[in-house]
Amino acid sequence: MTPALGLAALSALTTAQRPLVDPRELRSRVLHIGLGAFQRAHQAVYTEAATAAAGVGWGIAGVAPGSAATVEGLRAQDNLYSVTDLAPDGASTRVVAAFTEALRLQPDADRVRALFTSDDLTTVTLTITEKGYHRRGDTGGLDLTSAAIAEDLARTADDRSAHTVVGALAAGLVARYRAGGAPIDIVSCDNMTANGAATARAVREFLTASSFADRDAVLAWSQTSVGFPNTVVDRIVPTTTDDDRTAVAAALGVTDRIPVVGEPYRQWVLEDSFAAPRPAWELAGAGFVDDVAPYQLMKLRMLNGSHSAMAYLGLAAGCRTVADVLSTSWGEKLVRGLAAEVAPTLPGALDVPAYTDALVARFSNPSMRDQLRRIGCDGSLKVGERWFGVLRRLGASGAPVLTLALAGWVNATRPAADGGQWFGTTDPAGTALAENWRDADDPVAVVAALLRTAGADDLAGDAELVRTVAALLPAVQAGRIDLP
Ligand code: CS2
Repeated sequence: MTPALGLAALSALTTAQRPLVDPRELRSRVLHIGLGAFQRAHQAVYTEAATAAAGVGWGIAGVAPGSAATVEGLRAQDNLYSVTDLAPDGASTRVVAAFTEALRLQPDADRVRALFTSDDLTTVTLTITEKGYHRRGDTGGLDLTSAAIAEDLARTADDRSAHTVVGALAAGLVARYRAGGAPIDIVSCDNMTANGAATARAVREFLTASSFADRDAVLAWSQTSVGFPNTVVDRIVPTTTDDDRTAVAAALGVTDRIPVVGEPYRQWVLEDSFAAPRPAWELAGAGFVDDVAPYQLMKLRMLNGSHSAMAYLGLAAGCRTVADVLSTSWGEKLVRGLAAEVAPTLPGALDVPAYTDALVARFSNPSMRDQLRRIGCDGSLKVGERWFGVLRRLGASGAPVLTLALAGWVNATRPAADGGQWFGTTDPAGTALAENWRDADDPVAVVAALLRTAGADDLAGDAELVRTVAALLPAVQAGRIDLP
């Protein structure tokens, strides 16, 4: 049995495997909600490196909205965990010290609220995925018809703690305002256009609909003292497997219950509009710019857009991972064809050819076993961000690759015998998507209904697009990927 990862195990590691900072010198100055693998391989790594470079102990209090596994793992390991970089020619593993404590939204609501009132804590970061925001597909505003949001709004009448992240953010801001109102930033790190503005809107709409006694004063204060910078995050982080856990134990000589793996590449671009002090992430390689929109559009439409296209077409063709798709006769052509379609919809100054070449190399990385099923989940919330802007502009005839990808998504929403989706993906709108297949004999109606469920009434009314997608369905269903 190898010993468990923890402070006592650090001395047995090589220098290169040890954390960049002394974990005992960190203080809870960042609150992060969404303790998934992505944040531990991305923002936590940046924060640790920024602390090492600046010598100021910015530690992260990590909050898991749902699952307890990562919280228990961090607690058992003195808040330590490992990150493995999967380079094409081999892996390297090291331990990261970025966290000061690990909490759950419930039952640790009192501690979360106390952190919001601490002047030491100035930054909240979020990786809660698209569904964590409870936005309406059509307007992008907060979905007040969502049962979870309605229940949290009812809790505001007597200050009971929230169960959704949006509700917890609103309650946290109320608590901070009541404690003196020191400035704070809420930094969304999710794959959405204008993610900061989208977060601000969701939180403000929640506050507006709430019953907090000082609601209006909090809203006014939030306009001047709460920053919601837009950001673009990038690092491909596959789901950790048992093989990864075994390899990490062999590399470190200690057992890590919660290791994460990722490609060597990482990028973080942030809008330089913070209201409060923050970690010096620029010392760790993050870029601060006036406007993240061009980077965001390029990343969402090219990387995430081709990810989703590969997921649905790849699953139809029997592939399991992104690297599998790139090893088919059509994989690279799909990525390059999609990039060529998307390019004219992007701002001029970007180097699309270089970005496309880099994408092909990243997707081909043979060390990565990035499951298509991971990427295919929550499609009804992803395809709008990634594809619909381009389809709206170019239509089926101007964007034949994306139109084929859309047929791939439609195919993947088919209900399976076990009640789930055809390839085992999950989606918060799963029931509504499945119901759209009641009329399976009329594929045109199915495609239009699915587009409406994904919030795109306008595209559902685009007769040429809907007809073309319906006509492509039989081939996709049969696993034939015929790129234009
Ligand atoms: C993926 C992203 O889950 C998905 O749909 O496209 O997680 C992707 O790997 C990251 O955005 C890469 O930065």
